[in-house]
Amino acid sequence: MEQPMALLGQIADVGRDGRRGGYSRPVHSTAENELREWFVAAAEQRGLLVETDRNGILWAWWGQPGPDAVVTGSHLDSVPGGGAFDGPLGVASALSAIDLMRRRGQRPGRPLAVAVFPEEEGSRFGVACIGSRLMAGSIDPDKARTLTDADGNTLADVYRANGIAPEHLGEDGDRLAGIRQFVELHIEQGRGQVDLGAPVAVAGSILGHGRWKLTFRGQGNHAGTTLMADRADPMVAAAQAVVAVRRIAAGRPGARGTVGRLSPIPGGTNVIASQVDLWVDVRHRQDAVTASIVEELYAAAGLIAAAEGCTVTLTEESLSPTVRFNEGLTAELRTVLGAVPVLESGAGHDAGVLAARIPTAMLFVRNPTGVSHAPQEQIETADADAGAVALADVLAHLTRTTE
Ligand code: HGY
Ligand code: MN
Ligand code: MN
Repeated sequence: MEQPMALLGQIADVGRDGRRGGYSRPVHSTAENELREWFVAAAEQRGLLVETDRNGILWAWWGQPGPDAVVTGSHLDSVPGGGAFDGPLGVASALSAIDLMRRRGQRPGRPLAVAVFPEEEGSRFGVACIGSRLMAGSIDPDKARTLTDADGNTLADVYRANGIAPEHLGEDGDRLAGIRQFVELHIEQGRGQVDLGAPVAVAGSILGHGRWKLTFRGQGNHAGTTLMADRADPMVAAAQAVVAVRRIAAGRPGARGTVGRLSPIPGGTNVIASQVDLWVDVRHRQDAVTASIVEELYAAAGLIAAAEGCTVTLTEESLSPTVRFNEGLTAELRTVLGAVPVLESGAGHDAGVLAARIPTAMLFVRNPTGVSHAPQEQIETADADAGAVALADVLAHLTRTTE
């Protein structure tokens, strides 16, 4: 049996980011493709039947693929400069759980699969959970195909270059119909469990969340020859908008508002920008509040832009409603695991997308600092092992395993 941390040790050097720290593993980058190869090899070493579906999702089957399947898994892609565990812990723990079930002499009474979903972070193409959204029919395949990365490559081009026919992308009703339940294990991205002293927890819900792009346009010009009174500087407007995001979100209890990405055009040190794009991540448990935050922000951005002689536009890039997981399945997991805490997740997951189509639940493993989406993300080996044991127990129960 390979423990999760031993499995993760095998990929610890894949996609390290020397500039940001941590890992940068965008979907179908060399690094993420290397992780996919690692997963396929590890699955085949275990005699699992591996396939890639029309949406680029990897499936590793214990037993013949078939209806009434119980599926687990997560993602391998990362945010820029992300941690080692957001996504890969769920994939490694699934392999480890299968090892443990076999060591116990258990055989699933239902098909059991480990799935690896592409582009969960949306770091390359801007929309979160593209793989699970395509399968679930919650993104228009034409929109997905035309999404572009920072270098102008379309998703269709990148998928084609990686052996996935873009014309086949889309809702996979047959595959969904064959899945009885999906359970995703993930590192907790917060301090809920460390404050409760709980190595394992389940998810009750996921905060609704979305991503919007604000584009400020002004007059590009020379930094030395343009008097201060003669400027229409979108960078100054954008800077005020960043502060407005903080002010507006802080004014709504439970809301989160973040600007983590800002891109000036042309981006020269001695150049007044002509355009500045910035991306806003807004989250709240009530979708109407999320919408009203964005509305208030856009109105504020309009006033800010006008005062600076600039214009501003808003584009919605990705939106996920608040998700409440299947209460019956979550309760069933707690009969197996004991009365573990039920947490609200501030982070989105593929499980959140699939919950709209199939009974879905999540297991969380304690994060001792709560830090995630940063190189400092960490996990204790004992907790990672506890997570794999919990997943094995849950999968054995759900697949009506025989000993
Ligand atoms: O952004 C999120 O919540 C997730 O990590 N994709
Ligand atoms: Mn993440
Ligand atoms: Mn994740």
